[in-house]
Amino acid sequence: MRWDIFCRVVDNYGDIGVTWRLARQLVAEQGAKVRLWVDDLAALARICPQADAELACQLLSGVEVRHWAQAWQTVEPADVVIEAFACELPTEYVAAMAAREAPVLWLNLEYLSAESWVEGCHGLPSMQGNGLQKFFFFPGFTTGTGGLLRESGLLAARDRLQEDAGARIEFLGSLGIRPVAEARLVSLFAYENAALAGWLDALASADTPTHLLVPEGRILGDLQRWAGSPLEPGQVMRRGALSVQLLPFMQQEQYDALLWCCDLNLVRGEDSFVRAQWAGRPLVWHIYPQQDDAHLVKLDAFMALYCQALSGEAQAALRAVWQAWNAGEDMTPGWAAWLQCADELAAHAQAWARRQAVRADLAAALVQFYRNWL
Ligand code: TRH
Repeated sequence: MRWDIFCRVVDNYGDIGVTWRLARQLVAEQGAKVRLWVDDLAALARICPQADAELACQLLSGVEVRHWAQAWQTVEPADVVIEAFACELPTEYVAAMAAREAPVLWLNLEYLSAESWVEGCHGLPSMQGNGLQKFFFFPGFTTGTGGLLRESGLLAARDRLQEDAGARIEFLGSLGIRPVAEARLVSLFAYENAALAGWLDALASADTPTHLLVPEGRILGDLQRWAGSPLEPGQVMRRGALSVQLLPFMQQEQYDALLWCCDLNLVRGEDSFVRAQWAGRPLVWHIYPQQDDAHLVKLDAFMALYCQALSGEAQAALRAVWQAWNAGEDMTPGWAAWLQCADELAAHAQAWARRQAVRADLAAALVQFYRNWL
């Protein structure tokens, strides 16, 4: 079973984050031979420091990583071809797919959405001009979708770390983090956000301590404006009950483990959003902003699904915080309500992860789709 996965990095790290995970999992768990074609290897090198951004071809975790250069080189197409996020395959490659004697399964892996129409469109084919069919494969949270990326040992590894205080201290220490005693440990990964300063003020003036961990990224400008001075990675800045620590951007596996260690994770985009759900800890999602506020419909759709089993108070608190965070508006009323429901939100995050984990993961669902298609 040979697979070609094509990834064009639009911006940020979500496109490469998702395809890199998928490629590794197909190799490790499904016995697939995978080529991952990436146009921007520097993005891969940020989340996987073993990657060399200058190499046209390299083997990483069993995946053949190829630079997707502008000038296309002729290659024999694989059995399954994944066009990630409608990235548009090279014309020559599509022609080679059409010419191949054994048919090729061509899939467009779509962005994650909890909207209800996704179930109806998942797995549908679309006829292409050259007679080939392209199938739309939708990840998702419900039975009629392609599921979520989840490696087979993921939740067991999470449980081991969450149940072992010593291992947690050791792991956090390896990132230069010494958790402040009794503090709520919070990670923050977000786009620029006008709501940050007000929320940090609320944390600083709270009765209980918070230790906020911020991997370097787009929120740094807002953070430094609030701090009133530049922050260096590793440095801890204290104001009232709040300690803020900037962290170097880390390797993907380390970031996963950081999410497992935190009591609350603020995440963004697609991949960190899913990983925070697997952490089984409460999360706040900063959704990737789209034109005409199309993202707000997706935000609502997910909240509707996620909130189903919550009490009225907890639903209201979660919605207030998520909406304020995404609108860049005052978080303080929502945050006060959130704290009142913190225990329920924590239990719910665990239950949500357990329920989601019952379904087939995305890599297994892709392989099953291929088998059914054969
Ligand atoms: O980087 P993102 O904002 O990516 C976005 C979204 O995917 C969005 O839907 C898409 O349209 C846009 O890109 C183009 O957020 P996301 O999806 O969470 O991806 C971040 C990746 O970076 C994820 O794989 C986790 C990883 N990461 C690390 O490896 N180390 C780190 O220190 C951090 C903070 C993240």
